[in-house]
Amino acid sequence: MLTVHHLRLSQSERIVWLCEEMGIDYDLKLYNRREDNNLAPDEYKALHPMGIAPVITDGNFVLGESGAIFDWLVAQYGDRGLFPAKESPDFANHLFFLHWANATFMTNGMMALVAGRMLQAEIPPFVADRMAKSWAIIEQRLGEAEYFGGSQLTTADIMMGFQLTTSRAMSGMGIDGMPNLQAYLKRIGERPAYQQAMAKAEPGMPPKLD
Ligand SMILES: N[C@@H](CCC(=O)N[C@@H](CS)C(=O)NCC(=O)O)C(=O)O
Repeated sequence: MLTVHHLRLSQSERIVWLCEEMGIDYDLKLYNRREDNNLAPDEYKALHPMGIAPVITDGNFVLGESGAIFDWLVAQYGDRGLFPAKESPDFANHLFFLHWANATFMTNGMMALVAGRMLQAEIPPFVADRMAKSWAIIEQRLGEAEYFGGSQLTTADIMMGFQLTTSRAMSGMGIDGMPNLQAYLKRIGERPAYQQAMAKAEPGMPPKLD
């Protein structure tokens, strides 16, 4: 049986949400972060040589890294309407946001987190510039289309979701000046699969959608 190992308040919530949108049968195992350093506990670190979330297992099979897990799940179970065909006008935008989410948007967020909150240093201007551009791109895209990958929810939305929601719950970042993002998060919050995923992944914590 496929097992999704979810480290609380982490990017592995993406995998729970993806499984719920795809309607896959899976076991979910929850792990709390360590109290002393907020990292994954030893039990989680033992799952995969990299020791970070997400990880999935199935018998002796182990796979880490959000993008690899997305690709693996789509290859095993089919895209279930979450991946536009290459003929679709949404194909390129879907690919852009699917990959940009982790490769650029998340990376910039991490650099800002390390500088600002961990080192209590000034965020380097090039990081601040990338972050400002990133949030502007998000607001613009959601003014053009209902979802990042076009008129329907795609894997791009699921890859983007953590940084727009749970990550903001931790950073305290507001989105008052972003009406398109606010409307989008309301749509996401109305999805039964998202509600189900978050109730399982973060029991007792309302999703951060405002
Ligand atoms: N690019 C990786 C990033 C994984 C990552 O940084 N995970 C963080 C949680 S958001 C983690 O496991 N932190 C706990 C630790 O490092 O022990 C992915 O998407 O899989």
